[in-house]
Amino acid sequence: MDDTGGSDFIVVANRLPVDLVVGKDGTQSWKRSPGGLVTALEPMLRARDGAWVGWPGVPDAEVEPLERDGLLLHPVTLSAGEVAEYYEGFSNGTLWPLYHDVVATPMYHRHWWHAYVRVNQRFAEAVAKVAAPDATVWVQDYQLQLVPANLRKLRPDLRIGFFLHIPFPPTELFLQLPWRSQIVEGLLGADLVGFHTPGGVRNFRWLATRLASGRASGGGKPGEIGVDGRSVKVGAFPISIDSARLDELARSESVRARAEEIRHELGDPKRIVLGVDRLDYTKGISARLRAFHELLEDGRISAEDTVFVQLATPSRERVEHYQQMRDEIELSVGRINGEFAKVGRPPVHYLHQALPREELVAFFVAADVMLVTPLRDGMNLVAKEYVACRSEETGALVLSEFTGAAGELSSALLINPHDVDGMKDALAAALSMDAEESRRRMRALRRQVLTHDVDRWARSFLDALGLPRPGETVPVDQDH
Ligand code: ADQ
Repeated sequence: MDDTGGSDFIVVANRLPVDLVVGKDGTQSWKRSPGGLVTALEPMLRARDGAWVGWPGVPDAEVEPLERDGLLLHPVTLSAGEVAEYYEGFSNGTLWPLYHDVVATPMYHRHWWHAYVRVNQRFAEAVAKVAAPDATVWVQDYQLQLVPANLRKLRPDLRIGFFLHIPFPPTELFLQLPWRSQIVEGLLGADLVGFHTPGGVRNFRWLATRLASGRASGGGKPGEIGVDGRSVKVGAFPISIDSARLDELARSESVRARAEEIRHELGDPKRIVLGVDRLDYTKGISARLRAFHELLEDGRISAEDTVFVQLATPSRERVEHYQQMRDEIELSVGRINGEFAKVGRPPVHYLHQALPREELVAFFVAADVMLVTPLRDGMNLVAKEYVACRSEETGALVLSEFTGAAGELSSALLINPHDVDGMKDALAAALSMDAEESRRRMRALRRQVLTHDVDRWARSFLDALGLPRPGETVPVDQDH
């Protein structure tokens, strides 16, 4: 906070790090939403008296700014109509499927777009009001792609970074979007635009130089795009997890004991296969169930000694695509169990629930094989979490090559989730992998995950943006 009362470092995201809970009697309270981003950014925000601008998760909530654990929170109000059109509509019905290689058909509705424009402007105005002179602002994700340019118009003094948590799509797909130029221009309002992978950087650079009304050129320094005499840095910053904390939790006695108990509750099978996802059509849950089903049918695995546990967090339940997908998955689970279960011994255990952190970690510790099979995923933190929890260097990770994580976790068994036979072979190989190979692969995976944690991710982004570290005065210059 500076002497004008504004904040020097501001994170702006669709959601605040806490959710507003409105009781039946109208009383308001706050519940912490335990996202990885909050964990990663909290120490940095605290060290700089930072602020967070975001929606409190409930429509029509008029809430005053509040302080929580030393962090200033500025709620942005969205009406129920805006939640439907800007969030469920344009963000999750248009951008989400478009950016995930159109694995579901994106819907292009002008009224959704208009709501997106309106809400992005509101977020920009909220930030402009609370930012100190020359403050640094870090805008997060696909819901807020117009904020960088809107904010630059209102406050040209600010240093603005933008990070996209989902893939930036291939150029031909992005060109479907009727508002493609506006989105690219919105992003070019930032000083630094970050993606998970070099592929995202390439797609964006190509599109930016062609779509931004002839104002952008990619001919300058590598990693920079020139716009109106300014230079916009573009780089790949693969996000990660709090690896050390997870490693420690996975080694704790209570988690070890719970992992044993889980194995026992599952009937002491020889092998446990695990899937952990938000219930989303991009995650390839149907494809992995099909591979498991066919392996049982082919007799290559037996329901006597192999169980598959699928943990799925409920997600976007009001969006139609998600309702259909949930029905399909639950039908498949029912079919497999109908054909292969014995009383009290189903081969597939499916929990449509968000689990507490410790319980989830116990599942990672219990699982012999982790199946991560997205059709497309920006990064996929679950793959990294599994690796961080395998301190004994056992277990096997089967990982889709269409996740950002595959770029770093090359010692996993990489699969193409569209290739059912390939996925079956990889799962069978993972289930019969000898201890030596398993150790060799897991050791390499752990080396990567433990040395590249979320703190390093945030620092490398903020260094590239030129934000001095606390106690430092000269910006660190890093070439990304
Ligand atoms: P998501 O699509 O949500 O994130 P992911 O990166 O896998 O995907 O993160 C999911 C998180 O939710 C993980 O931390 C996981 O442990 C947790 N989780 C999942 N199921 C759970 C359950 N049943 N109970 C409890 N916790 C559960 C988006 C992008 C990703 C990108 C991240 C971060 O889609 O590609 O990696 O943002 O940038």
